[in-house]
Amino acid sequence: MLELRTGIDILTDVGGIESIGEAWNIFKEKMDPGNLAKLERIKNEEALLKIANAIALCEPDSVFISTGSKADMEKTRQWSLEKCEEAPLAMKDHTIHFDLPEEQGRIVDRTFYIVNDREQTSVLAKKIARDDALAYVKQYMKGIMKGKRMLVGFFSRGPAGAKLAFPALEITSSTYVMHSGDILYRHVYDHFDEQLARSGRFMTNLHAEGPNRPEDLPNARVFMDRSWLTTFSTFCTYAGNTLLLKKGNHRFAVDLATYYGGGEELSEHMFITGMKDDGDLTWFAGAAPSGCGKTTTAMAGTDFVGDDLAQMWIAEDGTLRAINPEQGIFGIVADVNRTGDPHLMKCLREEGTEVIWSNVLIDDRKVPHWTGNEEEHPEEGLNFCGRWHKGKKDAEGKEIPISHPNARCTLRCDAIANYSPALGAAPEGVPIKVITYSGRDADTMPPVWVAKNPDHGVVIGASIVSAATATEVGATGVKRQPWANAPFIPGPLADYMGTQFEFFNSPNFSERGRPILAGLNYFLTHQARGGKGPELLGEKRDVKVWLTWLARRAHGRVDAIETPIGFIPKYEDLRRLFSSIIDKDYPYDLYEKQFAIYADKILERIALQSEAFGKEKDLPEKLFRVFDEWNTGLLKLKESNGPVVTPDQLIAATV
Ligand code: SPV
Ligand code: MN
Repeated sequence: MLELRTGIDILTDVGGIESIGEAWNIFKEKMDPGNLAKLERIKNEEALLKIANAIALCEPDSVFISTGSKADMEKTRQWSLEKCEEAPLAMKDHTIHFDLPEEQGRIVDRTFYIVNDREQTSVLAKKIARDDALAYVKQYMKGIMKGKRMLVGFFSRGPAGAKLAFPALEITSSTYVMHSGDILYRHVYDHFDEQLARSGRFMTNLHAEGPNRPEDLPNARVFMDRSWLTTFSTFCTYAGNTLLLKKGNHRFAVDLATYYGGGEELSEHMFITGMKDDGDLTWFAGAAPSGCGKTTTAMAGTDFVGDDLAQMWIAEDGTLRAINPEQGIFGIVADVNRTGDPHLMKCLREEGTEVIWSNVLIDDRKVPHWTGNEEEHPEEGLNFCGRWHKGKKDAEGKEIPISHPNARCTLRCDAIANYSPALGAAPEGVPIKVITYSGRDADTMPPVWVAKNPDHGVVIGASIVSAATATEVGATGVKRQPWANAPFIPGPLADYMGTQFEFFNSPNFSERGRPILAGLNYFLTHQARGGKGPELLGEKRDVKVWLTWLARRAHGRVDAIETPIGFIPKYEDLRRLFSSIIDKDYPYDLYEKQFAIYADKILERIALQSEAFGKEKDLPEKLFRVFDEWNTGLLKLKESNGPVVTPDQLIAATV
């Protein structure tokens, strides 16, 4: 259940401005004539009231309205340099921003959904009662922008006019946050009212970094008010906590798709990319938890559209359409290098692209450096914990890496050579033919396998796991990561899962429009397959082969081997693709290591998943039915072939 427009609208309540007349009074008080004139173009009273109440609450000295014009964006960037939220780098249009050492990722322990009494939330989410959130906002946000300038931007999450594009306001005292918004999202100031009238809803995001001191961090909060589609973010700067156009509004989009999408809409933590092969352009959307290769997969495409989020729906023509709500990437830079990411490296190392770096090392010549870039590293410089030298240890005696594992680069997609600008901006979206689910799985699943039917595909998504990554502060161990979207699912998992089953089984897909669903895993290690060491069996460039094989499979152009968990590629097909696409030998013994079915491992994994899901309430029966089918098949296979079943044995078993 999601109760829209129910309960106190905290922003309005605390701001206290209820009429448009009062709103204009406060605008006149805080804005110079130029900014006032800009705001006059916006007619929607609800949006104007949100802005007025944000001003009344935060009490900035002045307010800047960004129209998204070049001049306005340049002003924001200049202010950011003047305020030292960013510093210039040697490369033209490159800047560096540092977050506090204690805030290098999403502060999940301080992130809450604001809920009404009767509303259920996901067991994986933290929630706060509306009254408690109201009390926090009153205590900590009143006057939080005194002495500062507030910046207001009018954005669209997605190409204007797209079915699932939502207009959104970003209101912040941070020039870094607005500068990031300028790069990552589309301004629609010129036609904000029109977009709002079309979509019927908009989202509001209010952020204030406050004094930005480590001692304020315990009081930092990220609140998402589900009922009023409004976010509040305080005392923090990391974009995942502050630029809530991104994950804050993604959470609302998940809610809207689940509760108002009629089983025909999804909002996913997925890249969108296209692969040209044999004269066809096949579109993929794929989920992966943060830090598990989502950007890499997106970049492997010939026509990339997005690396983080996808708004998807079933179109009238029976195809699955997807748009990227963003227009830029906020990508992890660790392990980005010329070998694996030539297009991205060009933007990062050659002039011509506007880039905001965060939490990398800056050397004395003002050049950024990061882990895994395959370049010489300097001995010292400035990084996320201040002055750094090689071998420097933290308080616990652990060596501090040159860059934080969650260090990022922010840039527009259209700077990247394989971006597809026309299709990326198309309101009709791109027709997705392949859905992939991947995690960071060192020892169980093969590199690629295709679900036998939509139900199996949904359960592959439900079963994503990953080793902990650096995007969440304090995360350790191996985690279950349903659809890689769990951190962003506000309501009970059962509701979200129900929508997944409904969507992928929809009778409204045409025969050609219905996507195939697949699992992907780049993280199998030598030691998990009878060899030594934690090194990976595969490498980044192999991704192109996996995607191309999936494209061919989606078009019925390659045969496959049936296993209890789905279809896996045949050796000859892969060998040919390895050779023609990335000019690489693909020995049979590597294939065997990658695609043998490790039945005991998979059975263990299924047991772990069934047990964990068994604790949740009201989950669709189908989930457990699919686990049972996999179990039965694997046990039978194991009985006749032992616990490790090679592809040849699988072929023999199915004939
Ligand atoms: C992720 O962690 O999934 C990201 C970055 O894409 S953040 O903005 O922190 O969510
Ligand atoms: Mn993400």
